[in-house]
Order: sequence, then structure tokens, then C-alpha cells
Amino acid sequence: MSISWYPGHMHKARKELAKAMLNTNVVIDVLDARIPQASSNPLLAELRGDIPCLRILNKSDLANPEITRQWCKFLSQGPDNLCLVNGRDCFLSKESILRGCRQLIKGKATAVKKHQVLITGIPNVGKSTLLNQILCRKVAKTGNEPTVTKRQQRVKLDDDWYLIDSPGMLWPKLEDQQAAYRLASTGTIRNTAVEAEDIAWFTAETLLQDFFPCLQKRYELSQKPENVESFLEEIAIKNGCLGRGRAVDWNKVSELLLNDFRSGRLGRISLESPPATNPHSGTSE
Ligand SMILES: Nc1nc2c(ncn2[C@@H]2O[C@H](COP(=O)(O)OP(=O)(O)OP(=O)(O)O)[C@@H](O)[C@H]2O)c(=O)[nH]1
Ligand SMILES: [Mg+2]
Repeated sequence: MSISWYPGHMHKARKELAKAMLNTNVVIDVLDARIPQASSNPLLAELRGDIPCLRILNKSDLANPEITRQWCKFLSQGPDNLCLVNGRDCFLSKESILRGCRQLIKGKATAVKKHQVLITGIPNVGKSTLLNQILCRKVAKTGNEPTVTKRQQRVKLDDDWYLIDSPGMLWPKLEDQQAAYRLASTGTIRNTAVEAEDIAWFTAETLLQDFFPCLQKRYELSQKPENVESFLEEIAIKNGCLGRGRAVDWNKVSELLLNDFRSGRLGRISLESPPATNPHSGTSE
């Protein structure tokens, strides 16, 4: 199945983002720490142009800490780039984010006294949660599904800095379908736009290949299953994902695996490593 998800509201969000960029001094691009590459939206990079960019590797509590550290170093290269890490086990403060923004615009000629920061990123990556976190109050709606934020919201950070939260956005053509599957595995693409069974099959294949110890521990597997089908069958039987006549309920077992992966119950798993590191060392218990 070919994955693509660019509904009309994303096209509208794109036009609104282009407008907001005109008065923006720093862009905060929120990436998923488990898939920093697949979650980098080329359309956002195009809209951003040469506006300084602070990248935040979010949901780091779900990713391998060592790989996240390597990504952070990799993404901080260059004078107009800076990368910070955020997650449920390491909350960034408003001060640390503002410090990063000031560092990025240092030395740049600007006539304005008031500065604007724009938060961008793919759907469901945690942009609005980050906004609530740094303001220490709930100003934006959040939820564990893509495209919860429907329109931009501007808030004051301090006397000189304003921040805009924006709706999550993908891009019209997901050329790299492996990356598109990684986006779907982590929960970026709405359920109705993909088949859970298809995404679970891809996820199971990846995890069996590169992260078998995580599966073994979670599902108490005595040995490595021969293939994806026998793996899913085994965990379906163990977890009661069965239908009539005790036949495997493929949809139910697919949801089980995806929920376990997305919530971190399989361990801290990074699906991507930065260039020049070993892609098969992406797990940490
Ligand atoms: N484990 C973990 N979950 C997080 C983190 N940040 C956000 N979440 C969860 O991710 C889900 C999406 O969060 P939102 O803040 O609504 O994401 P968003 O990027 O604003 O999404 P859209 O508005 O749909 O584009 C919610 O269930 C959050 O609780 C994090 O650092 N770690
Ligand atoms: Mg949001």
C-alpha cells in the first residue's frame, strides 16, 4: 500500500504558515526523536528559507538516549542551527528555549524589538504539549491523534518574545515510502488514512529484524519467530487477540503491537540513526 496523507486543511495550514513566516525571527521545528529524518518536513524547510532554526528532538523518553545524543550533535552543525532535546524525562523550560532563540539571532541585524517564534512540525509530534509545558499552563488543546490543532495560536512568552503554535503538517508526496511507514508506525498519520494491519506488519518486520530483544522481553518469546506472521500469531494467542473459532484477530493484534510500540512499552527504540553511526544499535532498555 502506498502511503500519502495531505488533506485540504494541511494545504490551508501551509498558506497560513507562509504568512506567519514573514514576521518570524526563529522557527522551532519539533522532530520525533525516534525518527528525526522521517519527521523532517521538506515543505517546512522550504517555507522557513534562511530563518534560523531551533530543532527540538521531542518524545526523547521513547527513543534511545545515546542515539538521540548523536542526532542532537548532528543537527546542531552550522551557524544557524541549534538542537535541544525534550521528553517526559527531560522537560525544557521557557528560559532554555528563549536562550537558544537569542543565541540564534545574535549578531543578526533586526529593526524589531519584539520577536516572534513559530513552532512547526509534523502532526502529533508534541508541539502543543511543548507550548503548554513551557508556559506551565494549558493554553493549547492536545491529544494522542494527529491534527488536533486546527489553527495557529499566538501567545506571549515575555516582554520581547511571542510564540505561535501551528497545526501539524505533512507534505503532498511522501516519496520515501520507508520513511512514510516509519511516520505511520509512530502515529503521525490518521488511522483512517492507513491500514493498521499494514503498518503493524511493517513495524513487526523492523522490530524483529533490529530489535528482537525488546520483543522477546515484552512478549516473553522463547525463541525468535520464523517470520512476521508467526510472530503476530504468537502474540495474538498470548494476549487473547482472537475472534470466532479462536482465529487470529489481525486487526486487534495489529493495534496491540502499535500501541505497545508507540507508548514505549517495548523499550526506548530509535528507528533512525544519524549518518555515520551504526543503524543496528538503536535500542536501549
Ligand atoms: N511520550 C511522550 N509523549 C508526548 C510528548 N510530548 C507530547 N506527547 C504526547 O503526544 C501526543 C500529541 O501531542 P500534541 O501536543 O497534541 O501534538 P501536536 O504536535 O500539537 O499535534 P497536532 O496539533 O495534531 O499537530 C499527546 O498524546 C501528548 O501527550 C513527549 O515528550 N513524550
Ligand atoms: Mg497541536
